[in-house]
Amino acid sequence: MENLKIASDNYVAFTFFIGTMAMMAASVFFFFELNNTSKKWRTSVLVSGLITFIAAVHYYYMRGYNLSTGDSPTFFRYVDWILTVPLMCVEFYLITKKAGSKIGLLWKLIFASLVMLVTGYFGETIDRDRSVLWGVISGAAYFYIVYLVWFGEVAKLSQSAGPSVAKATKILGWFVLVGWAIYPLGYILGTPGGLFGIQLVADAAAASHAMDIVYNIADAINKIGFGLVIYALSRNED
Ligand SMILES: *C/C=C(C)/C=C/C=C(C)/C=C/C1=C(C)CCCC1(C)C
Repeated sequence: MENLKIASDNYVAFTFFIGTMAMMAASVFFFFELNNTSKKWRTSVLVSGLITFIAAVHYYYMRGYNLSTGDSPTFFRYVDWILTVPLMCVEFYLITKKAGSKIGLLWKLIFASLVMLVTGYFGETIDRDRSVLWGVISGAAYFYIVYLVWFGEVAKLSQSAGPSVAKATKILGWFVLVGWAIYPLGYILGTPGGLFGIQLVADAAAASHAMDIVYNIADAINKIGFGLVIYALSRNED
């Protein structure tokens, strides 16, 4: 690739670069640790590695795209999320499996995450003028996931799956409640509808830059952090 330089004040390009490297390093870690992970947890740790690996490939592309065009790689951002968020749902299903989680629960989580992401994509791209409406629909699907993890089936199953799973589910619940809530913040900063019509960043280019930086930070926290919680759980023997 051409030798494009990241200007020292280009925080968007910088966070894409750091994001790529962090996702790569996390993937190597999860994959190599599979060898000394007990059989019972191996699939869960493998899924952690797949999440960061898929993100690493997308970040590598997004980094180059952003550096050479200066634009926000919205399409591949959402392709990444549509692959990785359902895999996070798979993690909830896998860790509660020994307490009897059913495939129906997995589909519920996946369906809600797809509604959340597809409506968010509409608000960011083809129907930007109604970004508030799409954001609200997306938010409803998001709160349904929060509900399932905190009070619904995931929470109940985790209680009967032993103290380690219950504890890990609680921490993952915080990731979903607080870590995932960073994304709507990026959306509010970056879309013309803003916060119910109040546009926080008026300049279009600055708004899109703010959005990318917020999304990049959120991805690093949520993908790597989430994976590490699963990894820590795999080190507990019960
Ligand atoms: C690895 C990627 C993750 C965990 C992505 C998560 C994305 C979200 C939780 C996005 C949520 C959104 C809303 C709740 C409303 C506005 C539109 C979205 C898609 C940014």
